[in-house]
Amino acid sequence: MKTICVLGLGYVGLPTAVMFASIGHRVTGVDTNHSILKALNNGRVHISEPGVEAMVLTAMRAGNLVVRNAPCACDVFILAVPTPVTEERRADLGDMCAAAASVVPYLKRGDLVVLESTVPPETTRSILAPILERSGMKAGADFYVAYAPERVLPGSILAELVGNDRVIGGVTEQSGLLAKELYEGFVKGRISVVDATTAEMVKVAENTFRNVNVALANELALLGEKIGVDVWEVIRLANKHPRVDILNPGPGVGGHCIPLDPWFLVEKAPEGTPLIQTAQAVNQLMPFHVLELLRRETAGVEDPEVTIFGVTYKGNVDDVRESPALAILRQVLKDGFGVRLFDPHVANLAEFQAMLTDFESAVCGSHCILVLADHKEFANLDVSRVAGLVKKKLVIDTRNCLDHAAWRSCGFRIVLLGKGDQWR
Ligand code: SAJ
Repeated sequence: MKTICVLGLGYVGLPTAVMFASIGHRVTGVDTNHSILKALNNGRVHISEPGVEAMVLTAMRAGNLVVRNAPCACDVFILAVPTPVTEERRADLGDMCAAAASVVPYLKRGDLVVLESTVPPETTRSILAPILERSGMKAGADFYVAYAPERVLPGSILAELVGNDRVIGGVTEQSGLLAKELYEGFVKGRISVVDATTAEMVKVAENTFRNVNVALANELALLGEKIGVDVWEVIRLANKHPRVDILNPGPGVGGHCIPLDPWFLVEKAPEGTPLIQTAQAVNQLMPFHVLELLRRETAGVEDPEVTIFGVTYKGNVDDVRESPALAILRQVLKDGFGVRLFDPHVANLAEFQAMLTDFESAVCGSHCILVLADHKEFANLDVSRVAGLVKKKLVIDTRNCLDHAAWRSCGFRIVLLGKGDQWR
């Protein structure tokens, strides 16, 4: 059993903390957000991730998890804090540096410090380790430092924390092996041990691969509309090739990872990353393209009303960070549309709260239903309940997630992102 301090109780830190607590370690969860700590101490969890709340309650009742706003002396310190991107598209490592500095007073010989946050390659060795060496000790010799990135999908985080293979990198081989031994306590996937910089590069490469792949799908979608094919059919059939796996087009790339992490590689070599920068430009084009579709399909309509299905960055999550749907929503409002939102996964939406409503209310009087997130609930909506409520029977589906036959049977015209007029 070890004492473990997890700094940052977000989508990655909190599940990681409860996972270590569940196997008998004594875990101290640290976060600077007092409302998060208050909620946790009242048995409520601020992230909607299946299974986490139950594990938090069990761990707290067992005394294996306490939460507080500052670290304490422990054997292991895990940093899982946000690493956003600045306006200049450079990694903002402020939270990581602050978390590392807060650990220094408690660091003792033989301790292990693990960074989980996604960072530009060379961060662990050139920024984190020197901060920790303010303790007067040598990283990799007197104490150990490793990089252990997450690769978990929101909605399945706990299962993936256990089942997925993992890469871990140390500032020394011993550091990496010690971190591997720690994570083997719950990771059933294969853990590969490399150096810290290689592990950092692996993580950013994974998310950059997804970003570039989605950009290809988006570019194929724009081509599909232009040359009159259904890109979804094209991708479905192309992926039957045993070595082809093209992802899906959409209204843009959101979330706090996939659109941001590629900038960590651009930062290292602005002149040497033309493909990554072009992919970012293609993905950033998609919200504007969706707006063009909406304006084209509602041209000439007096006082247009649009209903947005899904404001989150993708389907079946409650997260709106970097959501392209919000960018589209803001522009649609500027264009003078009336807007109502239907998103069964979102309860609070700050300045747009008043627009959030239920299915029927959201489509009542609508000139266009614009689908921007592929929530599972949208696949089998009872169209007959709303067919008579809309002013115009029009759907623009940017996720290909509605039952188009059901909507067409109630008289709706479906405009599908990436599908040109095949019989023009
Ligand atoms: N997207 C498409 N088409 C696709 C796939 C994704 O347009 O075919 C869009 C989504 O709509 C979304 C964005 O890309 O806007 C990113 O979605 P994603 O599913 O590719 O990835 P995320 O953002 O959910 O990435 C998460 C991250 N982990 C956490 O947030 C805890 C990331 O670090 C993980 O590597 C990733 O899951 C994963 O899949 O493992």
